[in-house]
Amino acid sequence: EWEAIQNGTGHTVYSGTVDLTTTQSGSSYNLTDGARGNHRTYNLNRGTSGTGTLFSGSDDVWGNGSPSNLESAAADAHYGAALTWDYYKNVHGRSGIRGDGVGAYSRVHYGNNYVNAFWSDSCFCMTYGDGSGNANPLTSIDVAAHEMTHGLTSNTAGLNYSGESGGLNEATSDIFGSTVEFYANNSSDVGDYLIGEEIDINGDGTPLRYMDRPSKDGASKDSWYSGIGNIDVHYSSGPANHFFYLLSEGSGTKTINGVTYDSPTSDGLPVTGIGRAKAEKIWFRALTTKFTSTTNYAGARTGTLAATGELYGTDSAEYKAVQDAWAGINVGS
Ligand code: ASN
Ligand code: ZN
Ligand code: CA
Repeated sequence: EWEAIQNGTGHTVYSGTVDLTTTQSGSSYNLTDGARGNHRTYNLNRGTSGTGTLFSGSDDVWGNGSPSNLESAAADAHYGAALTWDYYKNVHGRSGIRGDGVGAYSRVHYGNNYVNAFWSDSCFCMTYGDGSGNANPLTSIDVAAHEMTHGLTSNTAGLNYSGESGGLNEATSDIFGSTVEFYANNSSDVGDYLIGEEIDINGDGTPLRYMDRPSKDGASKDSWYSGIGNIDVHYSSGPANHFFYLLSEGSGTKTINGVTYDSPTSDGLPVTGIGRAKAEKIWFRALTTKFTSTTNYAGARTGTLAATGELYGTDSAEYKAVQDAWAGINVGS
């Protein structure tokens, strides 16, 4: 049977109507992205095991925007994976999670009312629940990029998922979850320094996490302290998320895409941001060439400074900003 790469249309839950790269196989279409390592999107149909069935159909239009149509969340997941692929390829020159041009796969509709999403190294795949009442699938751009980035971290620094390295692992997923969302430039799901603002995980419309002031979620920490390695990695990520916000945008108040941020520093000294485009280069270079499985906050400071020195020089404004941003979350001085 002959196959061809096609340009399909997705009517997503969170990102409006988007282009999807699909495959035509004879007279049917399926969610295989032949332009991105054959990344595929599968339907678990509320089951919790196996691969499920590859989304396929007689036309190349996917979903209707409502979560009750099982193709809608599939369109989000397929789109999020494509964006994340394109981001790593076009911004960082990396082809796929392992850098080998091979795609992963996504499974949507995991379980019933399942309020989470996760990456698994063993299947080299991402899995998404449908959320409370199966009405809020966890398939927004930032969540998709967050989960896919866990795969990237596993295949580069390998940051252990506990202690301070676990917090840095989680922060890496939030950082690139945010940068991919900005990269998408989608008018329905605009870029921000919030994580999970689309999926209503708290039931009151508030995001899951805030990078400008992580403590706004009631559990994450704004700054490093001795012992932060003992808390949940989704909370010990806070200082590193905060570091990335400070380095990108600077301390104080700022409105971006309609969201107002107010980012404090632990030392009370101001930080001048260098812009997200430079900050993401620094974090990626540190992640892929400096961090190891046991990197802690002090090591992340050293690693990002080394990366910054290589990219911009040690006498640069960028180098000073990295120093200031770490000082702003109580790491080094
Ligand atoms: N969604 C969570 C995460 O990516 C799942 C987990 O806790 N492993 O961190
Ligand atoms: Zn995570
Ligand atoms: Ca977001």
